Amino acid sequence: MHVDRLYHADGYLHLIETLRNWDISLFAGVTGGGVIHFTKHLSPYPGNPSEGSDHLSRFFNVGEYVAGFVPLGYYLASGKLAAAVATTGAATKLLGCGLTDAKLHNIPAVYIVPISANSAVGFAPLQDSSIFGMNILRQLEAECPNSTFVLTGDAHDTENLQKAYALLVRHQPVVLVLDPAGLSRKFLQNLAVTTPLEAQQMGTLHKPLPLHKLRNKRVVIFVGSGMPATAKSRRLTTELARLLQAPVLYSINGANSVERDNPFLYGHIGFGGNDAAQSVWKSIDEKTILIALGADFDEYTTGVKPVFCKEAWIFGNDCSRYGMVDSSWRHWIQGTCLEITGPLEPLVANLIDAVSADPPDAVPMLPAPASLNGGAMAVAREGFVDLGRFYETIDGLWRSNSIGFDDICMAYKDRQYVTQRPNIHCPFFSLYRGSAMGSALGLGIGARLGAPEKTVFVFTGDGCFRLVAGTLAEARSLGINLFVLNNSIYGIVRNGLLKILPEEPVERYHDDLIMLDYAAIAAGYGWDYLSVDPDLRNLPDVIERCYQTGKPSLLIELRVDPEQNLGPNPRVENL
Ligand SMILES: Cc1ncc(C[n+]2csc(CCOP(=O)(O)OP(=O)(O)O)c2C)c(N)n1
Repeated sequence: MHVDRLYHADGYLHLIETLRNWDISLFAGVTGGGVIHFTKHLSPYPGNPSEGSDHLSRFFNVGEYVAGFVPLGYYLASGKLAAAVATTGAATKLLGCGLTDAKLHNIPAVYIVPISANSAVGFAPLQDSSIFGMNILRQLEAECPNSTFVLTGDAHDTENLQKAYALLVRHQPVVLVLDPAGLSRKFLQNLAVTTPLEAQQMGTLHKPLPLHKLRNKRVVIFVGSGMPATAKSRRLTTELARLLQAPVLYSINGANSVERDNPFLYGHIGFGGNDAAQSVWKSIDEKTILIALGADFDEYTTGVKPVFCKEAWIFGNDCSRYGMVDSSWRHWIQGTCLEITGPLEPLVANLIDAVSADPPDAVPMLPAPASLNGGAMAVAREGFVDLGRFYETIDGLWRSNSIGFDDICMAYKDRQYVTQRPNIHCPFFSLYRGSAMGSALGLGIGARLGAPEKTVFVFTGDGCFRLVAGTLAEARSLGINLFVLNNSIYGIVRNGLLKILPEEPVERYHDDLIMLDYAAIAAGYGWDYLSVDPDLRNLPDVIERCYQTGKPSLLIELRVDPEQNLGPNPRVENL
């Protein structure tokens, strides 16, 4: 608490102190009429990210669409919470795209938006958020029914904030809706600060598992993003796979919870999936037991229909993951379904102990082949950067303490197809469930703000770039490395439509993009600029520059072939 400000304390300051108590000190967004009395209590963000880690609550000024993704990148890079802030009207809607992905990917984040004053309802207030205008509270409650809280400056706030914190602990985003009339009241005394609840440990660790059922059955291990991305999780997964001699398949983000030298890694399934993994997945049958660890069941991973197997053992860390219905994964499984809920690492350690003590005689599989893809990869035409070679080369150039984000472009499909196994130096994430083009820049900004010691890489398409380019100025001194895959087209759309609408003339695909001058754009926004040579000769130098500290952010252009299509896109079968 800043004692000198106590006498000016209002509900807004109370809220900021409460969030501070939850270790939230970074707020990203844009000010405006409805939030000026909130943002006035925040210190500006300093030019250099490493100066931002002090005792102050800071405001990072960046356009709302990008700001909505900042807390997500912040959390993925640091494990810490952050908030996004916007005023009424369009601002709230722009911020909401990040909120959607926070919900769909179970990433805890705080969204702070105001509503019009009650006294103005019916009197056409600017950016009318009331039921006569955009009716924003109902919109937010429709998307986040149990996690939207109106703060009115009265006694209920404490209870609501306690509930909000409990949801954050369970990896859910929360929306704090500011009622200006109540919160601007002075709080000269009893400035109660909400203290965090302890993280709830749910479920039981010692439930006996019916190990005998594995006898003479094939076991397939499936790792999702619910499995912690820790060294311990990775080691446990390897140990389990070795003991059971079972193939390990993983989702796009679940790949961060397995280790490259696990000999049983068969690859990614679904979008950008590897051939070896896809063939194991397709062969799951009534003689297979599926062991899912922090499962990701969704269209891009497992498809839009139930998985047919003898039995699925689904280990999860809570009952509120996106994809569950009525707190259960049951509807995803056509077969017997056993759900075990609790802290995942102790649960998997228990399973390992049980299997070691009483080996179940499951049907063993061979370790995976060196290459997890079958046929030859598509190559780029002369004069373009070949993305297959590019992803392979760059995979050998990552240094420790890096983090990467793939935008909603060919990269979020092709990278994992080419690299096959995760790289310990550079975990990659993509928010593929909301698939909001342009999400990756906000994630990269959040990652730099949350973990300034990490080197951040963002891969975006020239279409995605258009949604966020205006915010490059605010990111110029963050030292972000932004790869723009320039193919002058909505490439993933083109490649999909060639299969979905082969009869239609390509001009009906509406996928052309005007070529931009990225060197000039970078210069205009105060970024450095490099381009990767088609023969990749300068790639080591480019990466060397990426790791230099104290430099402006770097835009790296790759001229890529719109016809080079690498990873599979199973979604085309659903359209
Ligand atoms: C905001 C938004 N608009 C539209 C889409 C549909 N969409 C998904 S990917 C894509 C094209 C991406 O193009 P680009 O960024 O150029 O990357 P490329 O596919 O060429 O690698 C489109 C239009 C979306 N996911 N999000």
